[in-house]
Amino acid sequence: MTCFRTPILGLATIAIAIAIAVPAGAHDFKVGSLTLQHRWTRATAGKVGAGYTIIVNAGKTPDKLLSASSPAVDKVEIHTMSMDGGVMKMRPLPDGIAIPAGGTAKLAPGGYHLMLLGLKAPLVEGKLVPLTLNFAKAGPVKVQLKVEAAGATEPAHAGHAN
Ligand SMILES: [Cu+2]
Repeated sequence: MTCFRTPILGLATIAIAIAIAVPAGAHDFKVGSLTLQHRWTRATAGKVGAGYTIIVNAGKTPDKLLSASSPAVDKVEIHTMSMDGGVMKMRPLPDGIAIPAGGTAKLAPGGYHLMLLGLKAPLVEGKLVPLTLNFAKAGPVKVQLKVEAAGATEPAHAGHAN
């Protein structure tokens, strides 16, 4: 038995080290009971962009994304996109997006998104865009949006575990 224990303990130690390293990395971002997954935007040389993230609320109380801001743009608006008379239209959500207790708010192409208005510089693939999300309960949260390729419809690492 003894000869099996040492390698198992060694693996356990490695697993713990990885578990500690991941939350601080570029993938999931945790604040309180919220986890922000897939924070991304698209490369553009224009003045307008869109930001996306998936907000998971593991808590027992609802929260709400009230507003957002970024030093990289003049203004960030929270938008939704929906069909209106056969045409996809976006409109601002001045009341923000509710994140139900134990629920998820998905900001993704074709639906909720952060409208990045008045980009001060082109968004270059591979770079990070600083962003502050203001939650009713979790407060202001500083994150970064990863700039994906110009035509991306989902983050490049979508095939991964997170
Ligand atoms: Cu929009």
